[in-house]
Amino acid sequence: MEPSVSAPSSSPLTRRPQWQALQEHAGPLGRRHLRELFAADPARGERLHAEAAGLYLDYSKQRVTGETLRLLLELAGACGLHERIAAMFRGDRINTTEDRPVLHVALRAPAGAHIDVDGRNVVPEVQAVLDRMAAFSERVRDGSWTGHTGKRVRNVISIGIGGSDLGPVMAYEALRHYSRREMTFRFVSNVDGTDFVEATRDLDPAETLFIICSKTFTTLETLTNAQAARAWCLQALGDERAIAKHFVAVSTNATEVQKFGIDTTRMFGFWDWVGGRYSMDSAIGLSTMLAIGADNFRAMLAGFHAMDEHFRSTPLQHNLPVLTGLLAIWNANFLGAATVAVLPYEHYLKRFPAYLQQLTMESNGKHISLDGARVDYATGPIYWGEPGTNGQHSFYQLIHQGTRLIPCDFIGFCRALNPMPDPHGGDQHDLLMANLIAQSEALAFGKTAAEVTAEGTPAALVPHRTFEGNRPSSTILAERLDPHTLGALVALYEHSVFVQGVIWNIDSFDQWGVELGKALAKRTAAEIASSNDPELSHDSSTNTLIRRYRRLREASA
Ligand code: G6Q
Repeated sequence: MEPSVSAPSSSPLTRRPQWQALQEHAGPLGRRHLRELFAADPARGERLHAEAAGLYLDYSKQRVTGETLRLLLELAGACGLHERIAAMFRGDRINTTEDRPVLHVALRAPAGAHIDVDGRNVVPEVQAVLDRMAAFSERVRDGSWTGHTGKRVRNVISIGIGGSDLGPVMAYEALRHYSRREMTFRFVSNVDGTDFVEATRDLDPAETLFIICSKTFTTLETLTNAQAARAWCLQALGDERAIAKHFVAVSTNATEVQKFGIDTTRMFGFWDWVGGRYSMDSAIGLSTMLAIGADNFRAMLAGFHAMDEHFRSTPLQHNLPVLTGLLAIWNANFLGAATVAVLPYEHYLKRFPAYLQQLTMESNGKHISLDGARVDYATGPIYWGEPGTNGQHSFYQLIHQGTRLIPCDFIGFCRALNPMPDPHGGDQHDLLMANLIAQSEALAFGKTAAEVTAEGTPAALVPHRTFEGNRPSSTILAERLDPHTLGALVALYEHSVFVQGVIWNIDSFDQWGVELGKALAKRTAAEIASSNDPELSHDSSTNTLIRRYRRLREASA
């Protein structure tokens, strides 16, 4: 690919003495094994930790020393991290390419807080929307909000995509334990009709409420699915007036919401200073509130806020999002790791890796710095993962013995939400957590050839059964998964992403690649839909694919 912006011989970041000091430090440290680091400092596992908002972070199994941390903190200082954090909380327009403030922290600020955007305190507006959401949720949950035929709402379908979907799906799954079990919650995002058909096939339209979630209310997938929902509803209920009882909208765009046919009295607003992937705690989380109730939703916001306050006010060396952000920089830029595996040992967090993929990769998947120059260092790593222990029987092999360095984030909880006795007299949860702890130990320390030989392993098999170890990981422990903890956990990653973006000097809050996708399909869709053979002027591959698709579609019709 041709770079559109010429690469400088070295960027201001890589010219910084603090960056160069880290590079020099990485050489010798890269050759030291975690076994050695633990042997040299037996209290390392107790020392290298931080704690906030109910989360305990053990980063002693990262390949760092006190000196590494000191150098990383110096780099953070040189990059103005402190000031950039203050600028975000102050409501400065730090999303420079979209000329917007970045104020998801205002969504969870307490009622009495004061946060100005263009000279107006936005906290009362945020609280007013929350109060309207709570009143509406209460009516749906207690059955006083009924559908068009008078039946109570038993099913909620949230339609949205990207930032207007991944957070609500993740939060619903994560907090399912606290949800209203007699109600069904589903999520439709894909423009593939299968998504809508499978989500609705066993539901009664008279008992179904649709929440149309779209910040812009112009997104092709969401509007297409919203129209499908409208048709599905009207076909069964046969009366336009039904829309008023079966559709609500969450958006910043009242005009488009009205055009669709949803009255603004049934619209829950938010603001352009909330990025899509940072919006699960705004009205975009209406499905979450319907599922878990307003009090639990507010508890989740309190968890977010507790982490916000910690991030805003704690010295950098004890600051969880700062530490995790700087460790991510260390692994990506100085140890050469291209990916991060997120491994929650909590089945309710099964959608957490997918949620984090958007948060991290859409935020920091950028190669142009805030100064408009092409960067000469790696930015956002690839995030992926699955819940433990499932992943252990699949891709962990590569993490243990593959050729790539894959730092892992283990996430676990000390109390089971669903205690289940195991056949040996313990609890299944203990088995789950034993696996988490044992995996992080095995990744760090491995198994030497001598240990394998001592087990009586035939010589030819020794190399295969040896584990080098020295695979870095962090472990996040909390007492149990509840709304407050989930809020704190999400805020931890949100702010960690910001810290990384500050060091990389990129705009973590725009998404021009997503905007491109939104525009791209339009022209091709028209060409595919055209009834006569359209004149095609793409490259020969694209032209051929369009023609073949049209031919096969028509042949099978
Ligand atoms: C998120 C992105 C993107 C966005 C979706 C949906 O940060 O901007 O994922 O959330 O494209 O956009 P709408 O909410 O406007 O439909």
